[in-house]
Amino acid sequence: MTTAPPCPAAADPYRPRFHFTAPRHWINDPNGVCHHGGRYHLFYQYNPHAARWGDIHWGHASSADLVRWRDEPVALAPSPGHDQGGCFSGCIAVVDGLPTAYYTGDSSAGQVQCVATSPDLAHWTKQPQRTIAERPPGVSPGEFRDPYVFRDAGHWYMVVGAALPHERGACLLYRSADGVDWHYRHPLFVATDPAQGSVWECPNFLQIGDRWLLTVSQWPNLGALWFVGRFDDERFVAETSGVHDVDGSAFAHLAMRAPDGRVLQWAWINEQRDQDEIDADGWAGAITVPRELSIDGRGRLNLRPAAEVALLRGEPLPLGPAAPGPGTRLRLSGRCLDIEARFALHDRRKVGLTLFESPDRRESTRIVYWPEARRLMIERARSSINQKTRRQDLYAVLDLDPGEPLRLRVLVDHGVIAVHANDRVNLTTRVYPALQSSTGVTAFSEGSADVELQAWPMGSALEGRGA
Ligand code: DQQ
Repeated sequence: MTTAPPCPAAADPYRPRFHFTAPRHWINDPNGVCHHGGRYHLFYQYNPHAARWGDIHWGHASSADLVRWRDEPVALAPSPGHDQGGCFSGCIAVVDGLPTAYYTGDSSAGQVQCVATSPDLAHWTKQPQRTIAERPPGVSPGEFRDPYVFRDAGHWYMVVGAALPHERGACLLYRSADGVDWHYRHPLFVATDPAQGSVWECPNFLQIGDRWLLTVSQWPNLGALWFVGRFDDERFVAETSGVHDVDGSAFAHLAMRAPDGRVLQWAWINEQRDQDEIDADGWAGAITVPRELSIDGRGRLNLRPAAEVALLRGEPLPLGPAAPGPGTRLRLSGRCLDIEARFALHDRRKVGLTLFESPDRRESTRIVYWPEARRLMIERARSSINQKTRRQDLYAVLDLDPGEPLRLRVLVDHGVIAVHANDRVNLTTRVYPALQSSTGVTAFSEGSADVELQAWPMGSALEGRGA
């Protein structure tokens, strides 16, 4: 099956240009990310028929440089049997030299973990005899999904997202000598509190340096958590933890190790507008840019856009005349930007960036850091005059050390906003400014701060899409 012809981007003010989208219709989780045959591969949850979730296939794109993506034929489609209800999320591992996809099949008997192999990532053979259906007692067949495979100490391991009785998200651990025959061991890690999610989806478990990182997506609130700790005797001992992407702004994270050793991660960015608006445009959802993960000396997950994202930058944009108003107000304009801003704070008043501002200020979205409250926020109350868009604020906790400046890296892509603060707190979401004139960008401080601002226009990441 080939992918549908792309929705033209040029006429669509909300269609991202450097965040990956499906050519048309619906995309959700990134799947099977890997580097093979000299290219990066991104598979994804894809409905080839409509701009809404359903009939889930694995779409496929590839890239030589991590940022410019080429559409490839659809990789996996549901077929009678284990995945007849959909080819849900999963990963790819190279087992005995053969790329092997482990993914969840939605079958009439519930969810099972399926296997498909491909020498070239283009032609796939399902291996129904290798299906993994063994579940521990109490785990419902409807909450058993998203296998993530890794190797440690000469074994293959798989973690699977699940729910344990009493509504607690869990990661189940499986082991295999050959990547073919799998046996359940025990829960690798379980939510300590139902507020951490009644179901955990898309678990990732991997080693970074001498630490182990577990990330999980929380159902039903579409949030994500990270835990850093030790993997001892096949048990995970968490030592530090935090919120990954807040409020469901980015979800279903998936990480891989690049050939140069970096850990790269992608996640799904959900729409934040009514379905009738989505149907009219014919596409839904986007994927974050590749992010590079590391763990700092205090055991905190650090995350920044991969260095390659800067390949899409044009010439730096000139700053316009300072905007009127109190404090510092540096100004420029655009809707497809990579922005770096630095604020050396001299008091505890708010600083930040205004994006997508119309000259009459009817529309604007603010990224605000409020030191007093230790809060980083995306304020969306006035982000669109269109009432069919979500406009509640998003916020995260950000503690700065004494004297530490606030460093914001903000990717702005036709309504996608990805905020990376000091490489350790991130907020990602969508806004839908409706006025053509909503292009203003201002760096502001309400008190006393030294402010630096730089921005670059961004090129398209989507080869052959006419963007
Ligand atoms: N989406 C997939 C599931 C996963 C969920 C189905 C997360 O495999 O648990 O499209 O968005």
